Amino acid sequence: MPHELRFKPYRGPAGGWGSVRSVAKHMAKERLIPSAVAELSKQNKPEGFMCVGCAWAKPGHTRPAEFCENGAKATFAEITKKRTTPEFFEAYTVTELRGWSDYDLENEGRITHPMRFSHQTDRYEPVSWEEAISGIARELKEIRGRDPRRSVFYASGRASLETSYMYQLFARIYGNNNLPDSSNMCHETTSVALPEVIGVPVGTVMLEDFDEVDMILSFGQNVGSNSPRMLHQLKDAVKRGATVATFNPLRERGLERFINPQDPLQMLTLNETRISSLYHQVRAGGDIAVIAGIGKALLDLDDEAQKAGAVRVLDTEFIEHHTSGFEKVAAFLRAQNWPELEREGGVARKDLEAVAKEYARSGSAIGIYGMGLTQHKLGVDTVQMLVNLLLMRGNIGKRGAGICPVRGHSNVQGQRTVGIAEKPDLAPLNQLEKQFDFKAPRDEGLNTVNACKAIIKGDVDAFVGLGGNFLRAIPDREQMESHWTDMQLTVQIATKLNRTHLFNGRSAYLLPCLGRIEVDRQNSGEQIVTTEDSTAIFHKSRGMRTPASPHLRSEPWIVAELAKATVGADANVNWDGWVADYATIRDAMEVTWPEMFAGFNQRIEHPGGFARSIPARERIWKTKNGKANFTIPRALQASFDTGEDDSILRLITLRSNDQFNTTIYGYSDRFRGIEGTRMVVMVNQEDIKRFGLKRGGVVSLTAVSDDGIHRSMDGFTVVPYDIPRGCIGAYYPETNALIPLYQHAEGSHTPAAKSVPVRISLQGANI
Ligand SMILES: Nc1nc2c(c(=O)[nH]1)N[C@H]1C(S)=C(S)[C@@H](COP(=O)(O)OP(=O)(O)OC[C@H]3O[C@@H](n4cnc5c(=O)[nH]c(N)nc54)[C@H](O)[C@@H]3O)O[C@H]1N2
Ligand SMILES: Nc1nc2c(c(=O)[nH]1)N[C@H]1C(S)=C(S)[C@@H](COP(=O)(O)OP(=O)(O)OC[C@H]3O[C@@H](n4cnc5c(=O)[nH]c(N)nc54)[C@H](O)[C@@H]3O)O[C@H]1N2
Ligand SMILES: [Mo]
Repeated sequence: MPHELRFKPYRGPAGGWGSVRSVAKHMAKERLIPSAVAELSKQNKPEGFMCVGCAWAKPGHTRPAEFCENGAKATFAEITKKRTTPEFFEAYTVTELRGWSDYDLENEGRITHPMRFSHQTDRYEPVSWEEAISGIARELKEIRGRDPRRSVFYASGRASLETSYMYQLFARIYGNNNLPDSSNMCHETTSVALPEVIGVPVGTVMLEDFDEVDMILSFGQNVGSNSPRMLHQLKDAVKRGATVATFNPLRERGLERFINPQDPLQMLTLNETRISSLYHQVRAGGDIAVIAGIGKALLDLDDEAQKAGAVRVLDTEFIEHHTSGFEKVAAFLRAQNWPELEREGGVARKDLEAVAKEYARSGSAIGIYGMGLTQHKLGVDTVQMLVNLLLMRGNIGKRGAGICPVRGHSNVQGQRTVGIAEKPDLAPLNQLEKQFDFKAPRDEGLNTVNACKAIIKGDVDAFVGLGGNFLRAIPDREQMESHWTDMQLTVQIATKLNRTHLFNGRSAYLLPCLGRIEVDRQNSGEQIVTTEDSTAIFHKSRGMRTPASPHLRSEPWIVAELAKATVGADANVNWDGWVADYATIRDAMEVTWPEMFAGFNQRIEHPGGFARSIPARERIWKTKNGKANFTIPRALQASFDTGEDDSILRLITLRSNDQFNTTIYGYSDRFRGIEGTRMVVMVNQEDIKRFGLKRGGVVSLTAVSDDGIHRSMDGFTVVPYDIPRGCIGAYYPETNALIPLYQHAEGSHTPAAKSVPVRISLQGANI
C-alpha cells in the first residue's frame, strides 16, 4: 500500500464519474467479477437485502439502483473473495499481527472458521463450534457465579432486530444490563436530548418530507461520504426550489455539489446540482452560538413583523398550544451579544441574519445533523438548541418539517428499539419477565465509556462483542489495550479480522458469522431478518450470496447457542425454535411490544416496510409535561473550556470517504483531495505560520488533559486546509489514542471526538 501523501484539492462534485471509478476499483480489490454488480441491484429493494452500510431511509418505490458508492464498497467488503483461514492464523502470531494496519487486517477477507487463542503459541487455532460454545459458557457461568455484573455484552449497530432482541434477553437472563453499544459513541446524545424536548428518542422526518420541505438546515453531517443516498433527496429538494444552509467547519463536497452517478444525462453533461446555497464554516463546538444567533435574528424579524402589522415570524399558535419554556429561551436569546456569538461560533452576524431571513420565509424546515453535533461535551444542549430553532416556527409534526438525526450503522436505531440499552427503564423488563419467566436485573448497566472505565479498574472479567471493533472505536486506546488482556474471557463475533481481536483475555475466541448479504438457511428454510432505518421504518432483508464458508453460523444461532449453554435452564425461552424459524422471534417481539410490532410478520412483507409510530410526528408529546420543551443551553460553547490559551487547538476526528468506521477500504479521501495515507493533519494556513510548521512537514499531537496521563502521537503530515483557525482535522480511528475517556458529552457519555483539545508541534520538539 502506498504511504506517500498526495494532496491535491478536489475540484469535482460528489458522485459523478469519480464515484463510478471508485466502485470499479473496489470491486477489483475484493477480487470480484463484474457480475457482482448484479448483487447491488438487490440492495435496499423490497425483495433484496438491506445495505450493510449506513442507516439512511430506503424508499418503498425504488430507483433502478438503490445504492451509492459507499454502499457498494460496504457490499463488496462483505462479499469479497478473500478469506482469512486457519492457515493464515497459523502463519502469523498475534503479536506480529499487531504490527499490521487496520486496512491490512481486514483486507485478508472473511474469517472462515471458529478460532480459539492459545497463549502458548501466541496464535489463533481452529476450534469446533461445540468446544467453543461449551468453553465460553463454562467461563461465563463461573463469572456469573461470582457476580453477573462482571460480564459485558457489547453490540455494534449492524446486528438485526432478531439478533439484538435475543442478545439483550441473554444478557438480562444472565443477570445484568451491561449492554453498551456503538450507539453510545454516536447518537446516544440524540437518545438523551430528544426525549426531554419532544418525547421521542429518534428523528421525526420521513422521506416524503423531503418532497415538501422549503429549507434544510444541515449541521455536522457529511452526507457525501456517510449517507450518500440522501444526496438524492437533497438534490431533488434543491431542484424544487428548497434552500440548504450548511454549518460545518470543513467545506464537505457532498454538501456543496453533486452529480447523480445514476443519471446518464447528468453524467454525460457533467451537469451538477449545487446543494448548499448558504455554507458557513462554524468553529468546532460553535453550533450553540450559531443557532443562538439565528434564533436571536429570528426574534428581531418577528419584532419587525409585529411592528409592521405583518404576519408573525414565530408560529405563535404552535408555541402557545404545544410548547413550554419559550419565554425563557426568548429572553436568553435577546440577552446574547453579537460579538460573543460571532467569536464562539466563528460565523459573522450578517451571515446568521441571512440564514434567519431565509428560515423566516420558509413554510417548512428540516434540521439534519450528525456527529458534528453529538460528539461534544455539550452535544445534548446543541441538539436541543436545534430543536428550539425548529419549534420557534412550528417545524416539528408538520409536513415537510422535522428533526433528522442521521444514524450511523444500518440497524443501530433498531437495536435500541428492541432493548439493547444499559438503562433498565429503556427496556420493558416487567414484560420480559412475564414472557420468559425469569427475574430481570434492575441495576443500571455499563454504557461504553463506563465499560471502559470498569475494564481499566479491573471490574470486568468477560467481554462479549457482537460485531464491531471496540478497542479501535473507543477513546484512550493505549490504556485500554493494556488493560484489555487482564480480562478472563474475551469473545468476538465477527466477519473480518480487526485489531480488537489481537488483544485477548486469558481465554479468547473468535466466532465467524454470516453477513446480512448471505443466504441464511435454518430448519424451516431460508430466513429473513429485519432492521430499522433512520426514519423509523422497519424493513426485511433477505440474504442472497452463498456464505463465505460452510463453517459460518448465523448471529441468531450463535447467540442462541451461547445463551442455551450459559443460562438455558434459567428462563423459559425456546431458543431452538427461534433459530429454526426467525418468524417466531418476530412473534415474540410482537408479544413484548404489541403496539409497535402488531402483525409484524405480515406487515414486514409490505414493500417499503412499515413505520413505527412516532408520537411527535402527530404533535403528541410524550414528555414529562406533555409539551414540546424549549431549553436553555448550559453554555455557548459545546467544547471543553481550555481558557484563553490559543496554542490549544480543537482536533476534529473525521471519517474519510474510504472507510466504514474502523474498516478502512483504502487510502483515498477523494473529496478532500487526500490520497495515499491517513496519517495527516489538516491545518489552517494561518495556524501553519503561527506554529512555524510547513506543508508536508511531520508533526506530533499531544492531548491537553488534567488527569496526569500523557497522550501523544507522532507522524502526522501537515496538509494546509480550508478549516477554521484554531481547529485541525485528522482521521478516526488513528487518533483515538489522543482522546481521554473522561472527555465525553454530559448526559449521554458520547465521547467528545469532535473537539479534542490538543497541541501541535514539530516532531521531536519538546512541548
Ligand atoms: N461510508 C461511510 N458511511 C458511514 C460511516 C463511515 O464511516 N463510512 N459511518 C457510519 C456511522 S456509524 C455514523 S455515526 C455516520 C457518521 O456520519 P457523520 O455524522 O457525517 O460523521 P463524521 O464523518 O464523523 O463527521 C461529521 C461532520 O461533522 C463535521 N463537524 C465536526 N465538528 C463539527 C462541529 O463542531 N460542528 C459542526 N456543525 N460540524 C462539525 C465534520 O467536518 C464532518 O463533516 O455515518 C455512517 N455512515
Ligand atoms: N475518534 C472517533 N471515534 C469514534 C467515532 C468518531 O467519529 N471519532 N465514531 C464513533 C461511532 S459513531 C461509532 S458507531 C463507533 C463504531 O464502532 P464499532 O461499531 O465497534 O466499529 P465498526 O468499525 O463499525 O466495526 C467493524 C467490525 O465489525 C465486524 N462486522 C462487520 N460486519 C459484521 C456483521 O455482519 N456481523 C458481525 N458480528 N460483525 C460484523 C467486522 O469484524 C469489522 O471489523 O466508533 C466510534 N468512535
Ligand atoms: Mo456511528
